[in-house]
Amino acid sequence: MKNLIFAIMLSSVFFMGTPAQALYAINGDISDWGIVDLGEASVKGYLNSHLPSGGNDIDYVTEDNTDVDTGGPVGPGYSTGNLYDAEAIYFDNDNEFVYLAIISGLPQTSPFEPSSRTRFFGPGDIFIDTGRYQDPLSLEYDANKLYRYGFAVDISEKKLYSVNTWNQSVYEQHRADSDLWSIGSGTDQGAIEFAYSSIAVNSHYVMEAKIPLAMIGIGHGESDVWLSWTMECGNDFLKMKADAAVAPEPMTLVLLSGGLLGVFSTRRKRKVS
Ligand SMILES: [Ca+2]
Ligand SMILES: [Ca+2]
Ligand SMILES: [Ca+2]
Ligand SMILES: [Ca+2]
Repeated sequence: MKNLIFAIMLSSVFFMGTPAQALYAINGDISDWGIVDLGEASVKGYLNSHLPSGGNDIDYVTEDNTDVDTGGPVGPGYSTGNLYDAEAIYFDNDNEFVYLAIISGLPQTSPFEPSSRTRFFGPGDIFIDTGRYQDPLSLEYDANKLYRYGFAVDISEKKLYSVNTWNQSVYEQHRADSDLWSIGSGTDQGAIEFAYSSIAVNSHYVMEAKIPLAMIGIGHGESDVWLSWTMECGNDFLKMKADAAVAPEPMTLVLLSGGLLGVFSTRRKRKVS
């Protein structure tokens, strides 16, 4: 019996194991997503043709509308150079966390001198839903519909909120697409890892976030995740549906069978004696 208990305890230890290494470092550096050279991302479309690689199962949308200098239409609105070009979202997960990264031309705080009196429209919060209410992308715009996205990352506080109301982007004519700018009211779900790069790499900035699966209600098994991001002016936006499928880790399976073998060998011994 002692042997049996020992074998079970041993299995439990293997199950608990050591924490898996984080898939991505939350540091504002996009290179761990396989986007190796933002320094060359000066031309329109660079991020559309230089796609992410590695990780477990990266989902992404890219929409690199304009180059570093020229500007032009970027979505519902216009931009000068990359400034208001929302370029790409990348999404991945392991058994514990979802990881996401957003590339845009927007710094977190105004790049303009106060004396220039140039209006700066800041980056928005990151809205997340797991289909708890309904498929957010399938809905027509309706200002009265609450709860279209259940959660949002407050990019200033580095916290996850469950969302009750949100602030819309400033320009009404862009709101059909760029509707969810920032959290209006909600409930603080706790701190998360979040980083916003502070130095432009060829006029691009990177946000990264790491959120426990349990915090947004994802259990083990397949799960859909919807993301939405825009900026205060709503000139450009990114929306996507990602999947947070969670596969059992091969090492866990090997160790599990090892643990069971321990139990069987214990039983055999008892039979013999
Ligand atoms: Ca990183
Ligand atoms: Ca995925
Ligand atoms: Ca661009
Ligand atoms: Ca864009």
